[in-house]
Amino acid sequence: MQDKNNKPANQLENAGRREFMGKTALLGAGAVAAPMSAAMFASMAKAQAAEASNSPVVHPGELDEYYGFWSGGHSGEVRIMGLPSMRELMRIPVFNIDSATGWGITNESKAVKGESAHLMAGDAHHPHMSMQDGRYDGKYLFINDKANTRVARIRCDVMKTDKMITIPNAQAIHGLRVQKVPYTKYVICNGEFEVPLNNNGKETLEDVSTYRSLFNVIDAEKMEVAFQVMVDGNLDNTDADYDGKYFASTCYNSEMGMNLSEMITAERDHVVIFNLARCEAAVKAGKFKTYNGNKIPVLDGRKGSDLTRYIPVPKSPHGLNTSPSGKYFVANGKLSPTVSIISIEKLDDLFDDKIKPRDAIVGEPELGLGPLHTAFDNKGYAYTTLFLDSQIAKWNVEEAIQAYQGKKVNYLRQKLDVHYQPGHNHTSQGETRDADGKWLVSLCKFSKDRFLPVGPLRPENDQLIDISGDEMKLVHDGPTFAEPHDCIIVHRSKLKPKKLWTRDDPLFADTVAMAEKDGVRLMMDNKVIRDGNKVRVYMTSVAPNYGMSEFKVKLGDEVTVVVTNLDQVEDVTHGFCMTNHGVQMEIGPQATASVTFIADKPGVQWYYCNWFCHALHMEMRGRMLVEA
Ligand code: K7E
Ligand code: CUA
Repeated sequence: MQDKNNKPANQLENAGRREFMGKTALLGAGAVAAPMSAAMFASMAKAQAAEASNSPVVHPGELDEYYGFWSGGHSGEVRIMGLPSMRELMRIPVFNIDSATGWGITNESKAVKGESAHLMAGDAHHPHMSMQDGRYDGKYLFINDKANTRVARIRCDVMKTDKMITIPNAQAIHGLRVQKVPYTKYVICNGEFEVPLNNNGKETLEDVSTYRSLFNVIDAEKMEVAFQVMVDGNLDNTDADYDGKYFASTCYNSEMGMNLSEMITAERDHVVIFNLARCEAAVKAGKFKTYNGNKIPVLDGRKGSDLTRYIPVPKSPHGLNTSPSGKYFVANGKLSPTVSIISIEKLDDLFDDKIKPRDAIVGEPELGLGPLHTAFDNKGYAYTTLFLDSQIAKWNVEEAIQAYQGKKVNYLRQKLDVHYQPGHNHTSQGETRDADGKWLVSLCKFSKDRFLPVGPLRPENDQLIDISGDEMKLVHDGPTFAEPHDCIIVHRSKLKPKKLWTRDDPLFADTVAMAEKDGVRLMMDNKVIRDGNKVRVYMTSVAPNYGMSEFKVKLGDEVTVVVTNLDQVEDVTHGFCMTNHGVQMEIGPQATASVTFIADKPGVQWYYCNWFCHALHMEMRGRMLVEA
């Protein structure tokens, strides 16, 4: 809570509080006729002051105002944070395998992972929530896996991954956002790496002119690729407008270079603008091709196509962010000290060929070295991470536009040191119409000297910055494990997570159907069903007991254990672990979960509950008797 260049957070808070109380006292003296008791006055002023001073202090037992959804980078997961406390509230395993919950081990999670269930790793970058009319709707969170070209969906009512798809034809899904308006019909994401369209190893491998990157448009409800658009150059980050008309993506390799020096030769790369209505019409009219033996419509959006426009911007741009006013796309220059402001209002004219691509640029403010991502508040300010300078630049968007028109204005307001090398940043609700200008998080890639040394591998540093005043103030250092790439900050009023599972949840519907076929009533029965060398063991759990304290199988049987947690008590999660079999899982209250393994060890094998549930949690165990 303390920083070299800033006062400790509690001092900041107290300073704000004193100031506010002073003003309130003056106001109160003039405006309130009836006398107020000193105690009444003090407690009222204190409550107001805490709110007004945007205090980062969340006392024990108090709840945070915001949920943060953090990507876990190459940990492959998503983390739920509380803001402003920066407490980690939960982890949602997605592309990783999770020992605690059994994600990637249970039958239900393997079914969600589908064709990629065998993959153990992932690289989760960009978590973004579904929207209605440009505001979070609290329904889904979507996230990409750059490592394995996947996109997953998390259901925010239970905070579990419920869909996962591998994107055909493309390679390495990177930038991902959602359609904001009128609602999230589509999830959009970029295939970053260029590959031959029919990437089957039979056609040319070396001829780079046949390589393409694809822009991917996914039906958010069905979680299927609706269509893809091939482009010139590659694709990095992306965002959507607030009109439901355009998507924009940055390209850092317009050169189609295959090594570093080739990729950074051009002074300008570009932003591709996609025209949604024209793309949908082209799909309807059958103006597409298919590749790799699948049926996904691939549109040709290369230069000259009426589906896209290419706006040149300097140099190897990275982040692409839409201002919450809905007026601008901002492309962050990375190798250029500038960001490029694209007027969304001008895009109609651009697609009608009434203006040239560069005419859509209305500002190109110089901010510092290595601009990567930009976030926004509700007062017309933008906050850009400067990777090389280890700073965040606060700048005024309209003044940057005036400066581009030749007016003498200083659009730069402040540069704040962050520690160190920030990648993404994000403001509270800043990618929606509800941007509220209270908090900014800077996800710093390096922490160096900020924490106790923990060996050569260091944590990253997620810093919380108060942006409610004229000046940005650093109020918290948060060490995190590899590697939050990106985050969003969602007001708690947007989310209503369930406290218990409901029995009709689709996440375990297949297991319920299997039990029905076996004639097992999951909420009542404890039963072993033998089906050749397959054995299905159905048991209930109520703290501190499994419904079955022993069952018998033969060596080599394929055993499926199905546990239904009858507890209806909030927070009473049970586990199931079969000792020495590498098998464990979570069974939430009122949920059913199952796991399949081979009984490959003879003799007595104990199973036990590994989620602490009761004073007699240690006694919650039973025996699998394996006959040789
Ligand atoms: Cu590293 Cu959004 Cu994948 Cu920028 S991305 S830093
Ligand atoms: Cu059930 Cu611990």
